[in-house]
Amino acid sequence: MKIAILGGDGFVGWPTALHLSDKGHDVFILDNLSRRWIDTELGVQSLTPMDSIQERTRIWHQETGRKIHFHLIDLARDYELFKQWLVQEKPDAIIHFAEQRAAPYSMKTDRHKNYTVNNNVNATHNVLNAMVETGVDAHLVHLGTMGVYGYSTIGAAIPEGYLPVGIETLDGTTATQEILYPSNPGSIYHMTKCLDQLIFAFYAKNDGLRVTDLHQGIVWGTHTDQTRKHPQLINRFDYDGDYGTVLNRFLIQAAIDYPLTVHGTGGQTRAFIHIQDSVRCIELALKNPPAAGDKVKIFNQMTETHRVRDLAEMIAKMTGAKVAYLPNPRKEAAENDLIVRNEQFLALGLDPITLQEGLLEEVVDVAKKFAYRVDRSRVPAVSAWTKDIAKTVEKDPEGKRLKSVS
Ligand code: USQ
Repeated sequence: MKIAILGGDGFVGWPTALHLSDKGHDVFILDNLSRRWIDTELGVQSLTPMDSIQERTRIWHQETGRKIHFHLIDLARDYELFKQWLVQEKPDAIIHFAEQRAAPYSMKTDRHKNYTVNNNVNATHNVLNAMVETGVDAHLVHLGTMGVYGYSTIGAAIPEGYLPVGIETLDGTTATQEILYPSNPGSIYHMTKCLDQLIFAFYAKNDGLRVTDLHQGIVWGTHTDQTRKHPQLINRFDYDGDYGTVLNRFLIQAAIDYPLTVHGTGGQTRAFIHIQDSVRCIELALKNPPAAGDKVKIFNQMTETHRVRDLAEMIAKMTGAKVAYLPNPRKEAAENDLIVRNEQFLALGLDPITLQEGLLEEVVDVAKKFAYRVDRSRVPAVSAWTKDIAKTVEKDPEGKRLKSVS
């Protein structure tokens, strides 16, 4: 297949490009390199040393003989350029990662809120609009988020996208309908993914576009089979308070002897998936497209759920790290349960990698190897969800923010 990977320079985009190229697909990365610019804006860098996208693809070609093409395109702005690219290349599939993906970054200031909405919603709409306009009949696979559902505890499993409902009609009978599971975003970033869902539903209905939306949990790990092939193919690894995600953050904190930064009581339960499974799921989704005229196909792309404090305690036991319970900079439920259905990927043959499989140590080893690149002052999460919460979050990098250390 000829596959376009929008946002193919990012944390999940890059290993996906390598995985699909390895499987023999013809891969084109389209990216505006915004993630690298945001690193510069924030004054942080990936824990792992990353080469330019051109250098990465050169090494891939050298190691495997396979070519990954790169085009510098901003999907949110370069609409005409993207249309031309579509007409020229006519991809069979388009994988859409080209969105600002960090919840804390999206909540930093009003400017960051505007940027996240403008970038994410425009990029998604431009892609669909251009597909209709050019008549390019590609399967669009979008990386969504489990966060569209919210994390409420109602004692029922979260279905894969749709909820059957009964509505009482005027004549007293019950009409049944299948609706998108009610959206309940917890950040501006998550809100853009909820908006994406409606945009996809419209274009699938109106224009018969074939769309798959993957509601992914929190990704952990760093290496995949392909990024291991050469030191310069290494994936990015975010540890800072804006882009670092919880499990990878705890692992790097343990490696640099920094107390594990649990927000609040750590009673938040979240869904997780290893990066290797993430790229496998994308391949499975590509192999199983919906038909034209079908509703959007939604998968829950996660393999297990964990409570944040349990993860912290487990890593503390494994590494001897201390655990710090901090004031929570986010507005989120202090405690929640989470039961998620994910039978579709399991039925397609996904054999999940779990936390138990020795890969936690691998991440700690990577973190130790590159610990010299860490700026400890960028570890705390200081982006507050509201102005009131901002007053409660102290900004000292170490020690002073700790409410209690166990
Ligand atoms: N948390 C801590 N300590 C930390 C960092 C986070 O306790 O040092 C807590 C947060 O308060 C939150 C939970 O851990 O309750 C998860 O935070 P996160 O930063 O790991 O994940 P999140 O902001 O939800 O976003 C990440 C990705 C996003 C993806 C989402 C999947 O950045 O792109 O969509 O995970 S999900 O969480 O399932 O919605």
